[in-house]
Amino acid sequence: LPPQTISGADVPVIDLSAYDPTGTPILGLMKAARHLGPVFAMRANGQDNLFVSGLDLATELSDDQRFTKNVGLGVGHLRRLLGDGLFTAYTHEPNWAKAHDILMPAFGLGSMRTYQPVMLKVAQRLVESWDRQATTGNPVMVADDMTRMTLDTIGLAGFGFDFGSFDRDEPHPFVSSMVSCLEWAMTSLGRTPGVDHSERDAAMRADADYLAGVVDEVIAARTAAPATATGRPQDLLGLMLTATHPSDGTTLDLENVRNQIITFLIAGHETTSGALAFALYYLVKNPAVLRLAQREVDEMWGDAPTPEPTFEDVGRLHYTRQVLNEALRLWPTAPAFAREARHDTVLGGRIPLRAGQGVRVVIPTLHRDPVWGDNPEQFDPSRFAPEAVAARSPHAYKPFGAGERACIGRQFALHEATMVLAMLIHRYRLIDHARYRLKVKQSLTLKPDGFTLTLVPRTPAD
Ligand code: MNH
Repeated sequence: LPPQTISGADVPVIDLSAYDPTGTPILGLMKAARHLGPVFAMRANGQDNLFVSGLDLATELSDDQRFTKNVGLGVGHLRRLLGDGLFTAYTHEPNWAKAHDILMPAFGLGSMRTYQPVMLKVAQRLVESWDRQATTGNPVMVADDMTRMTLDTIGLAGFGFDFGSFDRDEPHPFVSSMVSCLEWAMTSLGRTPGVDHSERDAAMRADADYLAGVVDEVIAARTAAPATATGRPQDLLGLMLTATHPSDGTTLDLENVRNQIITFLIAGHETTSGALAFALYYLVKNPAVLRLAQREVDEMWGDAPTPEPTFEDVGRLHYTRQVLNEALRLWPTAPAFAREARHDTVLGGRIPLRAGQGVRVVIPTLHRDPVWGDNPEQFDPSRFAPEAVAARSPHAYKPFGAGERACIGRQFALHEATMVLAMLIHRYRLIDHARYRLKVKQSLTLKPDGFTLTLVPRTPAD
């Protein structure tokens, strides 16, 4: 379509299918942004949806005074599954602030200390599994194993519930149902009005019912053995079921607790596993970076055959964390977030917006803005050295979204991922046996598709 006027400004309007022949919407959006610049609109179902990517516009949109989260397009479809859970709640909905206030204490850095033993236990399951594969020489499916690890971690650390993912050849059925629901939400974006989608919708309902069944199991397991009775500190589920809001003394209602549990089981693992998989991909493709990261873990743990990282160790793995930050720069695994104007306003001095109108940030393109230098495709964790971070606008990097609606679980994700990544590179030589070529798969979130490695135990000489 030729550029045309939308909402009173000259903004190019595209048909996404022209840019996205492969069913990977984010790649189409990145390509459109390369051709059309930092603002364009996508026409879908007779509506023009704005997409932006430049640092200036992302900075404006991050301002909570003027903008807040928009629950539309992909997130809007997810609301059918997740209701008023934290991720899909409207900011003005009382249950958003209530759950946010009740659950925030569980996500401070101090809380990570209480999750540390569980995170370590699950990381050791991954290591046992990879040790077996190293012995047989069989390749590991990287994204699948990272997903096993992160799902078991959020299940156990958040809810005292064990998915036992490493005891199964196939992913836990929770994962396949979840992925189907995410894909349903994503493909619903491209729906043509008037076409019958009832079969897909029914399949989605069946998957959603299955997920609800898992949630009821999680609640039943807790009711049978309350965490406080077992002497464990309050986890997410304990807070959800018993914590009262300081302002009115009420707890979360049961419907909301259900929505929160599914929300946290999904949001708490899907994106972290992708981040780890991309980090491993970039490490095998950048041996000099891998050597620096291995030097850091070797200085910490030496030749210890099976180090057990402490909470403090994880905080000192600075370079390993920079590797993850850089992987999330190139492939932010939740690749877009949506904002809306609180009142009628003008974006960038030229694009009039109505109150409530959605604007999406294409995060991978923001993360390749000229502020990142003239070789933004290069994987370079030194971009996240403290001096470099201090010299750059905080709005140039948004893998966790913006403002008060930003990710509540970022410390959780980075703590878990840093520890696991460090343990893996300390223990194995990672062999790119298939000379993998990156293929990004999107089911709302991003993963490297079909990425496999073979493993050889490291020796002191490595
Ligand atoms: Mn997480 C919101 C990315 C890990 C729980 N998360 C968001 C948003 C982004 C995001 C982006 C904002 C979305 C939007 O504006 O529409 N989250 C990530 C990434 C990782 C991640 C890239 C890992 C890497 N998230 C986690 C983990 C948990 C979690 C781990 C829980 C244990 N995230 C959430 C929740 C929200 C959220 C809950 C919604 C918060 C709110 O709106 O109040």
